[in-house]
Amino acid sequence: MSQPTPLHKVSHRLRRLTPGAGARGLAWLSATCLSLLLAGCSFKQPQSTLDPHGLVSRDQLSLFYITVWVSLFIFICVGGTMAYAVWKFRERPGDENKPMPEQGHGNPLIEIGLITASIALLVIIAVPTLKAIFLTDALPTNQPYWQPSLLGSWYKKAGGTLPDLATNEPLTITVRGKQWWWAFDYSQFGVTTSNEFVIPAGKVVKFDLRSDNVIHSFWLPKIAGKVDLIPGRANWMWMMADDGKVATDYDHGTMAADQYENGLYYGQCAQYCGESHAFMLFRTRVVSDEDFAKWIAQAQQPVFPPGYQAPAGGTDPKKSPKDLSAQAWADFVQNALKNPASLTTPEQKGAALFFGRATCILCHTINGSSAQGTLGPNLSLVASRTALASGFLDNLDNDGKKIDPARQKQNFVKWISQSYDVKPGNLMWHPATPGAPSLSGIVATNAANHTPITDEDWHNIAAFLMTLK
Ligand code: HEC
Ligand SMILES: [Cu+2]
Repeated sequence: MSQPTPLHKVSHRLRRLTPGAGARGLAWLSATCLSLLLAGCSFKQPQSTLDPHGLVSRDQLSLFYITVWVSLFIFICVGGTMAYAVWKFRERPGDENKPMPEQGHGNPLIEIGLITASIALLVIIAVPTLKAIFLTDALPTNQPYWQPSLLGSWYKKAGGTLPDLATNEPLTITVRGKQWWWAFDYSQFGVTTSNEFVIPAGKVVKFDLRSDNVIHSFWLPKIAGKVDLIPGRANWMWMMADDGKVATDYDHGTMAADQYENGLYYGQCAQYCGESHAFMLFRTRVVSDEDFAKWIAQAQQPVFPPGYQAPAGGTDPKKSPKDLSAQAWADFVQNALKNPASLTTPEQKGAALFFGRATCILCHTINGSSAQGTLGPNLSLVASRTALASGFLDNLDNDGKKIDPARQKQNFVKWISQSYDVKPGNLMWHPATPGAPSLSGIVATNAANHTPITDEDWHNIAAFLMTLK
């Protein structure tokens, strides 16, 4: 048996001398930990609902704060009264033999008063709640304030051309929840993109939310709330990203004019939807009217094969750009089969692999080409996206300001050669054996002539993907 050392005795005595020391130390420790923890709570986080940049999210935040203040008020009243009573009527020395105080059984005045107060507090919460429900539930189109949101009244002014369609409607985007990525259709413009979409600032945008597999949830916290995508059900929501120019006469708080300094917002699927659910992210770029019109025009362009040169005598004026690109791709693929040595650049070699041996064409669309697969994202603009694999691999430079081409290329190679490692469970090259470390073997066995895909091939395909912007 060990005897207590002198040091033990001293510390023991010290502790007895200062009975509050332990508790005080604990209080200091918790305060330090708490302040460290709270220091991490910046309102400026990419997905913080406390830093709204849209009309719907701002409305929801003010509702949240009203609820918080009312609850805090109730907490202080009830908790304060209880603390006061516990302290004031506590047992004191010598109270042991006193009789029990007289027990009360209800006081009509207090009871009715409390019921009335509760009703009043609930009404304080209910009125803005109902207002918020009405706000989100009806697509705003008929008040004068919303007129600028109708397609016809602004898109043409922004320099864009509109096909013959209902210009009295706001911009409408159909969101399709996939496992585990997002497709975005701008059907008014015949444009489809994936994983990253572009909207004009200060305009009402309607989102039709669809899923043909499981339930997903579309959530862009800084701009709007979240709504589920349910198979067999036509859900929708609307949102409007801030724009200083139109904000002046609106009463849902103040709107800052600095919204497009970066204009990039982060969203994600907020409903568990399977193996890769946690990686089902997306991004939104909020741009000016002019930039939106430019983006649509760019997205409507068909893609031509790398190194394509128009015939010397000029192209047939009767042919549309889509006809021309279709012909150009047909020629390119023919030539790649017959005369592979004529492919000189990495981009051309990559394109030939994409349409041939690597079988990417089975699942992906490239506008204007024979690649029309829809199992995977539309890749026509893939190199203009700030991220890859539904927001997972970041292509931005260290400042987060612009796309870093070196990093983007690295991400392309990593994704196409090891997508299963990057995003476990994703449905691109889903291996027969779960957990297969590398996918090149699968590509090789899928490939028409069983030639393995080499490292150089992956780099060539990545070089081709880099041209899709
Ligand atoms: C079996 C169908 C299939 C094949 C074949 C296929 N992909 Fe995919 N691809 C997908 C799916 C599904 C996704 C979405 C994966 C995810 O994010 O969960 C995807 C995602 C991608 C992305 C990311 C797109 C984005 O928006 O970030 C790229 C790039 C890509 N594929 C390139 C290729 C290339 C190159 C090939 C050929 C080597 C190829 N894919 C073959 C189905 C396929
Ligand atoms: Cu999902």
